[in-house]
Amino acid sequence: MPLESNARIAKALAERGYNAEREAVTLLAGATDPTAAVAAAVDRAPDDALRITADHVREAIGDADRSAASPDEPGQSPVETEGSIGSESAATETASGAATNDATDSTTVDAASDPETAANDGSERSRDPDLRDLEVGNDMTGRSTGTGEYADFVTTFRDRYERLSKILRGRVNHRPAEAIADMPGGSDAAMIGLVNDVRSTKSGHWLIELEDTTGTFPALVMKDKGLADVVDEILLDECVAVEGTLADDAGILFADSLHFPDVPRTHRPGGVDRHVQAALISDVHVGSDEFMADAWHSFTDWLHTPEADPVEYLLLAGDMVEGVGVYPNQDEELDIVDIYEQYEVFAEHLKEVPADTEVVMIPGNHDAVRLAEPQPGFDDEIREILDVHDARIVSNPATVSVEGVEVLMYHGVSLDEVIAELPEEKASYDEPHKAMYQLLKKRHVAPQFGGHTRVAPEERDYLVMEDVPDVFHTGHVHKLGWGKYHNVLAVNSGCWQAQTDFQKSVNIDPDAGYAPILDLDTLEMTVRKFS
Ligand code: D5M
Ligand code: FE
Ligand code: ZN
Repeated sequence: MPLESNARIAKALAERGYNAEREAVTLLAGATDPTAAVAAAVDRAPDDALRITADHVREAIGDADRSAASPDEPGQSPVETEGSIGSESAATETASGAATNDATDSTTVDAASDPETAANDGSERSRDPDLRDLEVGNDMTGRSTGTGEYADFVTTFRDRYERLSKILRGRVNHRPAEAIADMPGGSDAAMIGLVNDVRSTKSGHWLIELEDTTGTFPALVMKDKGLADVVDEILLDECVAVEGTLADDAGILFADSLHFPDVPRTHRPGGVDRHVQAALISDVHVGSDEFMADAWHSFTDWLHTPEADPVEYLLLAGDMVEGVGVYPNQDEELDIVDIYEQYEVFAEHLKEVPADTEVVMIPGNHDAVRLAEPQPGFDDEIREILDVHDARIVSNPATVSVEGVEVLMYHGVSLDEVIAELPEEKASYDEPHKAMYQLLKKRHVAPQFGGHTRVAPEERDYLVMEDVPDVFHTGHVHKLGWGKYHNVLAVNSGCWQAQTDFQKSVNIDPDAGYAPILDLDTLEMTVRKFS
């Protein structure tokens, strides 16, 4: 019983203006009279303190009470789900997204052998902020240079071409479009370019137009070349390489092979040498009628249990709030109509998370920042509202290095597009991680321009994945799914919002109330269900 009320204690302290250390909350929950203990702890804390520490609580409740407060009675564990299709629990309890993971793709931890379960003797905590190391790279907040002029788009695409063609240059002996046009007919040639156009011809071949900094050149992929599968994956504006033979009149390149920048199979992910975990979540949607407050409270309650002791990081991939005016008729499903109030309430919910948790967040398409990507982190007004946990508020996308594990966080709007454009087996809402594999292959989080995903012109294309991440974390499609692509763990993290009327009308069945928990030492995943 006491542990179940941890999140409520954290909330009670939050209402009095305090953020609380996890251990402090546990001690208070174990006090004979938690309500009195909370009052005493608040009394004890210095006026200028923002945080209630375990020491404040110890002073407040005294030695006698402290012994009663040992957190050795684990609260009820949430159901653990597994991504492996063969496992019994997967068949009965997983979200559909997780259940469809290939056995080889998914990695799970068996609760019985969970190292921290055994390690929790109830008193000493393994959480040591000094061991933590969190660095943010590629945050474009405050660095936006675009004025929206045509010239800015040219600069963005030049940068995209420069950095992605570099990855392909070692693999093909490419020539600029201009030079290829001057080569004798019949020569072998290769070109690297951004895809301007893909069309199927009357006779069932494909015509692909590529553009580089010198011009454009057409390539013809004949239907008998066995490349249909590759052509299926091509998106407009992405960077590819084509190798082949020039036609006799040198006007077109007959393609023999096509290459994406891709992630090398030799990629070796980093890992930490202590047992520490990160919860990867997104799409909280506070302010929506459908926000699942109970599931959220169970999650934050669980974060206060010994089992969650290793969870020292919380990564939030966007859509913190429901926002206003995001979709037509959205106001009919709003519980809170004021955007600032939505963030106030979200901040209250965030305070239930143990104070000594490192929190990183990026915005999504429901958040109060520009819609075009890259989206800068929140402005000062919202940062002030979210001033709990010293959360790092960074741009969408952003890369965070968590004790050396490189995590690429991206909200995921382009996933809708990848799913719409590609055949079902390559990308679908039921297997969102496969759509993520496509983005990894393209080394770009939102390749296609001018469609559903809005892209802002900047002097640099912040959406290019220059470095290969160890973990790719997205949300947005409200489906849970994870798997490994060339050793990169792709996780799409579900949501905390039950099905909306719109989603019902288009048959989106969200995976709501799940928290994927990532082991930073092994890069294995456990999914916990809180709904
Ligand atoms: O979107 C959650 C998912 O639902 C994402 O795949 C887009 C889709 N969605 C939700 N509402 C709409 C409307 N009105 N039009 C088109 N697509 C929609 P999120 O943006 O996280 O709510
Ligand atoms: Fe969302
Ligand atoms: Zn979204």
